[in-house]
Amino acid sequence: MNKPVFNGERLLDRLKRLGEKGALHGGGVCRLALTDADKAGRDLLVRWMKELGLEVSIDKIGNIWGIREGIEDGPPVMIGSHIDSVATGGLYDGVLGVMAGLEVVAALNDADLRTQKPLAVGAFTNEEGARFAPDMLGSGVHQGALDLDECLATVGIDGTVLGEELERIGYAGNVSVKNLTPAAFLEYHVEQGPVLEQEGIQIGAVTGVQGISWTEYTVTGQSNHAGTTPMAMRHDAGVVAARIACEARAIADEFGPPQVSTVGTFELNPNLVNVVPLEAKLTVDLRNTDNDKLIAAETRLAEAAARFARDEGCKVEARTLARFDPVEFDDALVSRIEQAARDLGHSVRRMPSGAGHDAQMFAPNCPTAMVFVPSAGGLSHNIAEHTEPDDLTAGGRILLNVALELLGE
Ligand code: HGY
Ligand code: MN
Ligand code: MN
Repeated sequence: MNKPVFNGERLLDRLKRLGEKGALHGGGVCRLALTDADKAGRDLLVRWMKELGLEVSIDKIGNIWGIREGIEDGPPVMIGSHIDSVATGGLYDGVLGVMAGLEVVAALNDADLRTQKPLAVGAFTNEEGARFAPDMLGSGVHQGALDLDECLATVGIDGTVLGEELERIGYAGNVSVKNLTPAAFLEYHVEQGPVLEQEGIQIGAVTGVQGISWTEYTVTGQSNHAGTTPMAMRHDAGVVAARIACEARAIADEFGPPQVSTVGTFELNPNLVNVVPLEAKLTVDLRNTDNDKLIAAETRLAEAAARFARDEGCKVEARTLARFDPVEFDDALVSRIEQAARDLGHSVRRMPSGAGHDAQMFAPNCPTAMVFVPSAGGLSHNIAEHTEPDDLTAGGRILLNVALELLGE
């Protein structure tokens, strides 16, 4: 029996070919969840899974996974991530973890190696949450953290209904959710931040994921004439929204790292140059590794929003789009990743993840951990997202070696 070898060339080829689905002119991808581009990526993934001899399953929220049988039956070791993207995504976010999972299968096939445990490779629906909130939706339903029917009824930013889009693209599967707890879960992902590159370290052994809080604020004022309305008579929804956005930034500045805040969407209605805005909608993304601090940030922002609205004679409503507590990964599995990196001669450090990941939904239910590789310039959710081929292969080799230990080769 020869030892399985992770083939970096084959990985790069799959990344390139999947990146053609939803490709943007000038680079990057737009493969928003359950769009035709996502369907095209899903179709290619299922084809590859079948070519690799995997038994493909699709569940009721559209998660896809392929199983490679082991000598034993029982829970598989699972390697998973996502292939949906944000609207200005890169080639690696999510896709790397799924394609590397396929490469682990291909390496096992080439070596004609039957592992003790089965191996599953998973691609989870709507990890990004950019079209349908929250993020990590498919893996959350798969692991019972989110409710299937509520998620199927979710209305997207474009007014579509998630369950209808799932039917439309032909991925409303019939496999029940909450019925597969893996023996262990591994996710391989680009860091999407600057830490590894700035420290000149090649591998991240990820210790957990920070808490995530998404809130949509809707401010209602009174539309009026921009020229004739005295300032004292205005109920300007736009000004209240702008003050909420500035408060979100002030919270991050005053709390200091690792607190972050982002106002990613900001809409005015009627959005005309000479009309005092009637309505304003904005979203605020707050994150912190410390849940108490995250709650303090949320509370301060909510109080400030109410004050700003009151001062302007406006109404403000808040809607929670996502709320996930910080998650710790399995320490023993993190150590395996560290050791596998050292055994291959790579520099490695433990670190939390700033981004949310499907892995965080598995962490409460089975030993779970992640492998990171550096992101050039710390860029992600940006069409210029890039990771060096040597780093992509290095992380893949670590994934393979840790998976082999867990599979009981
Ligand atoms: O929002 C996130 O952190 C992830 O990209 N869904
Ligand atoms: Mn991702
Ligand atoms: Mn992402």
